[in-house]
This record gives sequence, C-alpha cells and structure tokens, in this order.
Amino acid sequence: MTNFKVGIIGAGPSGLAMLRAFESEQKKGNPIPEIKCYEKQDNWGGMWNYTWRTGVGKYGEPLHGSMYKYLWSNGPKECLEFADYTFTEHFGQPISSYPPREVLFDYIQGRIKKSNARDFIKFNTVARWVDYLEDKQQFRVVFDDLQKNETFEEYFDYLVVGTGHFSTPNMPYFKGIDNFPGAVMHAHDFRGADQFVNQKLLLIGSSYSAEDIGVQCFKHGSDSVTISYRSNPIGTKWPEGIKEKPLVTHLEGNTAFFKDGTTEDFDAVILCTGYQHKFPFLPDNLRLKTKNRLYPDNLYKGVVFNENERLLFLGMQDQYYTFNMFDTQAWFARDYMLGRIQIPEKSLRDLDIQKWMTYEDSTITGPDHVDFQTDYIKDLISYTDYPSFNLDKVADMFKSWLNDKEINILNYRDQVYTSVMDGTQAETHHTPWMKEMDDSLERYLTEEPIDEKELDK
Ligand code: FAD
Ligand code: NA0
Repeated sequence: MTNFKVGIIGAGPSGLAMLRAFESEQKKGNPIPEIKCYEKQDNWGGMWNYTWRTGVGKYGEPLHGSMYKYLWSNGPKECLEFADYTFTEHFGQPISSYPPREVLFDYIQGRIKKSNARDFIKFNTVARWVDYLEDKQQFRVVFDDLQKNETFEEYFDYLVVGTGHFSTPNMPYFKGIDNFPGAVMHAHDFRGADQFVNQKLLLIGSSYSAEDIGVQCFKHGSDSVTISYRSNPIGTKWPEGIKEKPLVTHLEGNTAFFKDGTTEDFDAVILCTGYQHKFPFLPDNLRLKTKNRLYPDNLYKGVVFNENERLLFLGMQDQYYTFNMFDTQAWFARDYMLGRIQIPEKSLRDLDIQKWMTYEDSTITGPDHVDFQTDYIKDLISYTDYPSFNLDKVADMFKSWLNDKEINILNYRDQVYTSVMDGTQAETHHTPWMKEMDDSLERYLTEEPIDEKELDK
C-alpha cells in the first residue's frame, strides 16, 4: 500500500538519500507514498552547507554546521561515492581523491538536482516536537516555520530522522579553563585556521577533529600544535611543530598541566572532544540514546527504532562509510516502509541488534572497524536493489588510507585511488595539498599548478 505519509526531518546527505530512494522507485513507474521533508537551514546538504556563523543561525536556532574553511575530505572520495551517480558523471573528468568541501557539496547537489527533490523540501523549518498517537498509529510533529515565525503541525505514518549527530558539542570541563586568557572553543565553532596563525594551540581530544584541525593550523602557520589525549594518542608520525601529550589535568592562567607532569603555555584551546546525539524534538520514549559508535543500540539494522517500528533513523552511526552507507540505509528504509521487507518481532530484533553490538565490541583496530562497517553495509544491500558495488575493494581502500595517514599525515591527501563504481582512476591534483591554500571549487577545477617560485618568496 502506498496511501500513507512519510515525514523526513533533515535535508543533509541522509535526508536527501531518503528522497532519492523514493525517487528511484517513482522513476520505475511504481507508486510512492506522500513525502514531506523539513530542513531548518535555508539550503540542503547538511554539514556540507558551510556557514560562517557560530552559535545560532539567523533565526536564533542552535547552529547546525561544524564544517570549516580549508576542509578537504578526510577519506578518499572513492570510498563515499554514490553507486548510482559517479564523480565522473558529475564532473565529466577525473578529479583527485581528496576534494575540498565545496567540491563534495557540488557533487551531493548534482545527483539531487537531477530530481524534483526540492519540491518535497520545506526549508527554514525546524521540527520542534514529536508525539506518537497510539490510536491513530501516527506521529504528530510540531514545526516552526522560521521565516514566517509560525507554528504548525503535520501527521505522518512513518517518521524518518536524518538530523545528523555532529552538531551538539560534548564540552568537558577542565579546572582553570574558566580563567584561560586566550580563545577557548569547541571544534563545532572552529571556522578556519586564520585566527590561529603564529599561535601556540592546545587541542584536547584525539580523533578526526583534533587530527584535522591540528594539521590545518600547522599548514596555515600556527606556531605549534599540542594534541592532548584521554585514552589513546592518534599515534601518527607528526612533523616537528605537532606533538601529542597525555590528558590535561588543569590550567592556571595560560599554562596547561598534563598527566605526565609536564607544563606548557598556550594562546588558544580547542576542544575536539566530540559530539552528542541530541534530539530536542523527540520525547524520551522515542529518543535514540547512544554514543558515537558503529552500531548504536536500539536500531534494528541500524535504521528501525526498536521501541517504535514506524520511527526510522538514518546516519546515526560513527562513520567510515558516509554517502553510500546513507543510501543503503535509505533504500532499506524505503523498502521496509513499502512493505517489501518484513521485520521480525521485537525479541528477535533485539537478538539481531545484540549480535551486531557484540561483533562491534570484538573490533579493536581501524581495519577491524572498516571490516565491521563493510559487513554491515553488505547486510543492508542484500535486502534491496541499491546497485551493488565491490565493497571488499572499498574496504581495502579504507585500509590503505589508514596506512597512508600513518606514513605521512601531511601528504596522504596527495594519494589517488580508483573508483569501484566506474573504474575511473583519480588524477593527481595539480598542487600538493600542503601547498594549496585555496580550497574553492573554481581553483580546484583549474589546471594551473601554483607557482612554486611565488611560494618560495
Ligand atoms: P548532516 O549532514 O548533519 O545533516 C543533518 C541535517 O538535519 C542538517 O541540514 C540540519 O540542518 C537538519 N536538522 C537538524 N535538526 C533539525 C530539526 N530539528 N528540524 C529540521 N532540520 C533539522 N564525511 C565524509 O564522508 N567526509 C568528510 O570529509 C567529512 N568531514 C566532516 C567534517 C566535519 C567537521 C564533520 C562534523 C563531519 C564530517 N563528515 C565527513 C561526516 C558528515 O557528518 C557526513 O558526511 C554527513 O554530512 C552526514 O549527513 P547527515 O544527513 O546524516 O547529517
Ligand atoms: P570528532 O573527532 O569530532 O569527529 C567527529 C574525541 O574526543 C575522542 O578522541 C575522545 O577521546 C575525546 N574526548 C571525549 N570526551 C573527552 C574528555 N572528557 N576529555 C578528553 N577527551 C575527550 O569526534 P569523535 O567522536 O570521533 O572523537 C571524540 C566526526 O567529524 C567524524 O566522524 C569525522 O569524520 C568528522 N570530521 C571530519 C573531518 C574531515 O573530514 C574533520 C573533522 C571531523 P576517547 O578517550 O573517548 O578516545 C576533514
């Protein structure tokens, strides 16, 4: 049956994947349900829709964006490529394996612009509250139209939440940080290295944000970067100017004290301490409660909320795979909503979730995590007609990416990979990443290498 109504919250890569999944069904001539997507920003693309703002947006809503200037993909694009829309189809020529943000944003838009997806999206509209009405078996969702400053409500048979989970900072307290005289911010509010040129930086946390913000600030001229870890160091071979230290115990003035008994003075502190899964529009009984992990609890197949099977979540996992994983989830969600995939009763779903969580607990290394997520996607793909692709080869690319970063954190973005979708061999970028200071789409697509002599001046 298709005479039901689906609400999608968020038009980032996950929400757009959901729209695309239904569109591909419609293109086959099959009926689809009534769909409406609500996005609080004024454009689609989620995280990839860069904003200069921090704190709140123009309508006073907590700001979604955590991306910053000079952000280049941190994994090979060949690992995130859509199976039904390749980079070569979009750009008409081979490009490098690690494009900057604007180029990836352009790619995301390319696929969706070919459809009529925009007609289904209401922008500048924030989901405020959701109730599940047992008698009607429907969700009542209260929205605010931010432009008109008006509240309204809609009813849906299924609700798909694609609101991301890298927007609400996890902000731990360190004694003395209140009196630190320099800038203190979370990675969520970092908008580029410019303000940190010639500064001594302390980054707390040891994952992607610390690694990437640290390397970017080093590249753009910070004096020094010290990364302070709680559990494990990142452990790569750092160039002179970047180092890792155990956790900060406290600060006095601009001096940080570390667990190993050392001290160091800093000009600025950036908390790269991760994000919280936060759903202020969902009541307790519908809320996904999880840390950033590969298999969040309570989600059957990583998608269907186990306490209410009409509530679906996309993209809530920690991510090696991104765009193509969101696609496989969206295709699964679509076929489930269309009644093509029957899910088992709750106790059996619990067992399946437990099986995956136990598997995740047995993983230790980066390559283990890659294998885990590869297996997860293979499982999802087996249920739908999402175009299958060579996931083992993608897993191999992820593993060599991990290795490339260990060998040289400053030039891993100069490596090139081959698309498993269409066999296109990526081109070496015209300028080595460490020397390329301009991350615009225009500059990226020019053939001109930078003038090395100019750089040496
Ligand atoms: P998001 O992109 O976060 O989109 C969620 C959308 O939901 C947003 O548009 C938001 O405005 C909307 N929304 C939220 N709440 C509401 C509400 N209440 N009502 C209405 N709308 C709402 N991935 C990669 O593959 N490669 C990278 O190089 C990479 N770099 C990253 C760098 C940073 C700094 C961060 C934080 C993430 C990065 N990622 C990267 C991961 C990134 O999160 C995913 O690529 C992708 O954006 C996730 O898509 P999503 O749609 O699930 O969430
Ligand atoms: P992320 O690095 O922002 O990436 C998000 C980190 O915070 C862990 O190291 C954790 O340590 C540490 N931490 C948490 N609480 C702490 C505390 N109280 N004291 C000290 N350290 C603390 O977050 P996480 O969750 O990976 O790590 C948290 C996403 O952003 C990633 O998916 C990544 O893909 C994306 N991203 C991408 C890019 C680019 O593509 C750049 C930045 C971010 P511990 O002890 O728990 O290990 C370029």
